[in-house]
Amino acid sequence: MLTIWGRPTSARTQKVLWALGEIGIEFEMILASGTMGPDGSVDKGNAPYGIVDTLEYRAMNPNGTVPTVMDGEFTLWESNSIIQYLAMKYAPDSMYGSEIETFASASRWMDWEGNVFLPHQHTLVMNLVRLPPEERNPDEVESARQALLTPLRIIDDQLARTPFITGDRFTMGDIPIGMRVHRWFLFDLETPDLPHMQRWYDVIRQRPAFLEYIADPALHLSG
Ligand SMILES: N[C@@H](CCC(=O)N[C@@H](CS)C(=O)NCC(=O)O)C(=O)O
Repeated sequence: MLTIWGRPTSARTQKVLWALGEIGIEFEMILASGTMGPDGSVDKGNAPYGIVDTLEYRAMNPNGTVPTVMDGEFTLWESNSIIQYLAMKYAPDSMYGSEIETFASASRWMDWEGNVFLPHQHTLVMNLVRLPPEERNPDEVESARQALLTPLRIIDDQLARTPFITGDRFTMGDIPIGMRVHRWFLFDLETPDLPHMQRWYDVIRQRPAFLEYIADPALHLSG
């Protein structure tokens, strides 16, 4: 059985859980983290789940981050690479239509999620959720909100042209973008009208694996 080390409040872990759910792979999850534990963030004085600093874990993932997966003898870290591995190995049809071009297109959106969207959303997570209230900075929230308006419009423009992020069908590319857009709405910040993104969000949030691993606001707003 596949094993995943991670924590339910980790955006990167959530993406992999969503992919596992979409594909229908059985797995065991081991709670692991250096920054969060059952009661919340170490920034607020709570104990972490741990494991990530052990020699055994570092041998699998030298970064000491989550998620990491072990599938038989094979271990892998980097959330979007894990999703691509799972898609290629177990579900090329449902995750990218078994087409190299669709795989590449989805993979491009996955890179973009990490390079363009995530850094500003990380600022929001820290300043709206994780940091103790006295360390939060409203100016950083506002500049991150404004910085995200351009990527949000890029998503909306794409979804004006295609029903899903890479074309006519749901692919692995919808997973990272879907998780980020869900967080965006949960933070309840001032948002321009983005009707195509909203239409797509209303569709993907009905998917059973989204409902199981992503939907719950507590997974994104507590820490
Ligand atoms: N690029 C890596 C980043 C991994 C990462 O930074 N994960 C965060 C959680 S989202 C982490 O490990 N935080 C520290 C911890 O929980 O110990 C990936 O996508 O897997």
